[in-house]
Order: sequence, then C-alpha cells, then structure tokens
Amino acid sequence: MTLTGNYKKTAILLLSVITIFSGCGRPSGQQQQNLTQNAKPNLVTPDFNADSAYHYIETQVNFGPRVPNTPQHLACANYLTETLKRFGADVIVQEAKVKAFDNTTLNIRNIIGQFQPEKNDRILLFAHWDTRPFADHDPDPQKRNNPIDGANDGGSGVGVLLEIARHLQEHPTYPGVDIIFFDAEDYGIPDHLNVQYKPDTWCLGSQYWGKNPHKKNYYARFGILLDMVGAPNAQFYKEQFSMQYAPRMVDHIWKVAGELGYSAWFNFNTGGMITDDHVYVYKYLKIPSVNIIQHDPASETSFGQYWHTHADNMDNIDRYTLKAVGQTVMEVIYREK
Ligand code: AHN
Ligand code: ZN
Repeated sequence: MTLTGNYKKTAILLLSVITIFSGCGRPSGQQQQNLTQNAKPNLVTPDFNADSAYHYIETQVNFGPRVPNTPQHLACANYLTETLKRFGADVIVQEAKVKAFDNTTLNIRNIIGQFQPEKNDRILLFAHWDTRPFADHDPDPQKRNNPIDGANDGGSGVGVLLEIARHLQEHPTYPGVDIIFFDAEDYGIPDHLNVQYKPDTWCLGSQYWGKNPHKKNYYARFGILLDMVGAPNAQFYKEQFSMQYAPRMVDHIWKVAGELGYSAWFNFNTGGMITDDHVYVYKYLKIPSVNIIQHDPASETSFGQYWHTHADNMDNIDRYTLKAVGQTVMEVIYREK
C-alpha cells in the first residue's frame, strides 16, 4: 500500500509530533540533567557491621604487638593480605627497607587493596597497621620499653576498613576504591628518651609510598585516614592539617555524620594539628586527605589517657564508636557519583 494525498500529510505530521515529544535532536538543559542523574542512580549504602569490625581488631591483637622485624608483624601482614584478597581486592604488597630514628633497618610492608582497579577515578582509604614498639606514656616506667597491643592505635582503623572492604565486592561504589594499610607509622622517637621531636621519624610507611606509589601518577578524588577510631566515647574534632588540605571534605564528612545521628562522636570544633599518614599522602601526591582521629583536650597528650600505654588493649574498643565511624565513611563513599 502507498500513502497518498491527505494520508501522507497526516503521517508526516504525526511523525514530526512524535519526534518533538520524544525529544529527538538536542536535549534541553533539564533533559540533560535527567540523563546524567538517570545514568547514576543513588546507591543504597550497606549496613556497617560493628561486630565484624570488632572481630577484625581482635584477630590483629591476638597476633601480639605488630612491630616491624618481628614474626607477629609478619603473621599479621599475611592475614591482612589474605583477608583483602578474600574480599575481592586486587592486592599489591609493597615491601621495603626503611631507617628508623635509631638507625635500625625496618622491613616494612604497605598492603594495598584495589577495588575496581580498571577505573581511573578513585577514592583512597587508609590506616596504619603497625603498633608502637614502646609504651612511652605508660604510668609504670618499668613497662615503657615493652610494645603495646595497639587495639585502638593501629587495630581500629584497619578493623573498620576491613569491614568496609567486605562490602565492596558485592556493592561496588561509582569510583574505584583503594584501601592502604601503611606500615611503620608508630616508630617515631619515644617521648621517654627525651630526644628532640622529629616529625619525619613517624609515618615511615606512608613516606615510602608517597615517594614510590604503587602506580605511576596515582591520584584519588580524596583520601580518608582512620586513626584511633575505636575508643569508648571518642570525639573526632576537625583536625587542622585536614582543614588545610581538604576543607570541603572535612565539612562534608562531619555533616554526613550529623545526618546519620553520630554528632556525639563527630565534634564540629577544631582539634589538634597532627603529624600522621595523611600529611605525607598530601605532601607527595597532593591528594586532599582528611584524618579522622580521636582528640581529647582533657588528657595530657590530647589523644586520650590510654595513648601509647598498655591500656590500649581490647578493653579500649567500643562497638558504638566503630559503628559511628564505619557507617559515616561508607555513607560518604557510596554517595560519590
Ligand atoms: C604524633 O604524635 C607526632 N603523631 C601522632 C600520630 C599517631 C601516633 N597516631 C597514632 N600514633
Ligand atoms: Zn601511636
């Protein structure tokens, strides 16, 4: 059948009407916005399981103190590597030798778990996994040369990140995620020796990585460092280097925490200026990085009474604090489009 006369005109008219209403040709501003929104729907943030994070901390502590050059340290490194692999990460273990303040050569391992490694657009989450070789702030001078459990200082950040890692395989975020466990953060000059404080004696693992990143031209949208994120009633003030490097991220993270009902932990006031792994991640790679770290202005060291003492054991870990931090960080990364 052929279309003639009025039929033909009607058909053409109909076609052009359909074309106009179906939005063929250039989409309007509103349509364009809808298209981008439709391309990336809101992700549902998985539920952070604080019992599971607690278990990962306990497992680390059960190896004993994780001091470089010890078998306990090595055993824990293997556990962290295997666990990240089990959660589907592409793992790179960066082995290196670095010099400590007392000239000891430390055999260190930075453990890097990459999720969706094919993506260029990335988020970096990190924590130190080593523990302090001394208890230089212990009230008992006899015990100051003994290594600590480091349940909170070392164990907690890693425990929270492992629990986040557990979700990343089944529930991928839009950007790729890297989780780095840095070594030898806590080998800084001990205070009981009364030697001049030198910032660069701390954070040896992140300094090494900053100078030798696991990938050429590595970059991430932002970095989040978790340090001492498990103590009962911990308060996370806005740390000052973080405010310099990544002010918008600090405000965003603290706002998200408030929205989730965790403002009892996330304090909107300004905290200390802490030399920590985020300083070197920013210094060498310029990744805007935020340190979520306990601040306790009432304690002498400003980190809490337990800090670098033998009281930093499993009794110093509280599931509610782990939940507040873990759920906040997850909410932040699942909201990234
Ligand atoms: C200093 O006291 C220089 N930095 C604290 C970083 C740290 C030590 N985090 C855990 N232990
Ligand atoms: Zn420490």
